Amino acid sequence: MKTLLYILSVLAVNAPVAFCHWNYDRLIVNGQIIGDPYQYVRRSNDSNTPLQNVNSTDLRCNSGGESGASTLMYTVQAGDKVGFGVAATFGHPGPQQVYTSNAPAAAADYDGSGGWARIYSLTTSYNASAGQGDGILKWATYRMQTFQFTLPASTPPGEYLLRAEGLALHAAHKANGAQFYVRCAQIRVTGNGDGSPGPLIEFPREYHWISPGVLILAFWSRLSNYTAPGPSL
Ligand SMILES: *[C@@H]1O[C@H](CO)[C@@H](O)[C@H](O)[C@H]1NC(C)=O
Ligand SMILES: *[C@@H]1O[C@H](CO)[C@@H](O)[C@H](O)[C@H]1NC(C)=O
Ligand SMILES: *[C@@H]1O[C@H](CO)[C@@H](O)[C@H](O)[C@H]1NC(C)=O
Ligand SMILES: *[C@@H]1O[C@H](CO)[C@@H](O)[C@H](O)[C@H]1NC(C)=O
Ligand SMILES: [Cu+2]
Repeated sequence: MKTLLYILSVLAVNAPVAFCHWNYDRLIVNGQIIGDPYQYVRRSNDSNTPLQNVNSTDLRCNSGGESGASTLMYTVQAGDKVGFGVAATFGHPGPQQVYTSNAPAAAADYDGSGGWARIYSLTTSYNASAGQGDGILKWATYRMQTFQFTLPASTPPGEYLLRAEGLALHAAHKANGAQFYVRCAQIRVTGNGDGSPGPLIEFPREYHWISPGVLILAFWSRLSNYTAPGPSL
């Protein structure tokens, strides 16, 4: 009986988990994984279920990620190499992008309703060995467990949300079929950056179900080019 209860409780906890899905759960700074899962990255309350309604405010920091009250903030320097660790692996083809949003006050109190700058976008390269009719694009983050990028050296000091956005395209040839995997980390940026990150966009509103890169013209394995959604970097 005890064993049965244990199995049932494990099933209850794990039931919504799909194994091709992923979460960003840890921050990476200058090559080091920092802290425990969700110490600096806001949790969501929907396991690893992707977002498919681009009109939802959940597109900012995921469902349940509106507040960072139970999340710590990590200090990084503008120009540092930053990244995210992925719980499980990117199980679907698609781009990986990162946005930052400057918090008006404490990052932990900020819901992400302000402006976001796109600072990183990793999409595809050509697969030179692919023949006619094969998938000729290599998806950069497909099956990866981490990714890293440079936090622009011009980023002004302050508290920010750092938003990782993975976009799975395997059903994106259908309306609302694109799957967004989103998490926000809380960072304090130090240094002498004096740029003004932008152009700034808002979530929702920036992406429409019909935006190029959200709705794709052909099944993903048949694409010969891909442009990710979002403003200029
Ligand atoms: C999102 O909003 C657009 C524009 O108002 C609308 O056409 C679309 O049906 C909405 N999508 C969903 C999933 O509600
Ligand atoms: C997740 O949290 C949001 C608000 O923070 C709430 O609206 C939603 O119902 C919650 N979802 C679940 C599955 O608990
Ligand atoms: C590149 O194309 C070859 C030949 O079709 C295929 O076997 C291989 O899996 C492709 N590589 C990637 C990363 O898509
Ligand atoms: C990009 O891919 C789409 C869909 O496969 C195709 O219709 C379009 O002609 C391609 N554009 C270029 C510039 O290759
Ligand atoms: Cu999946």
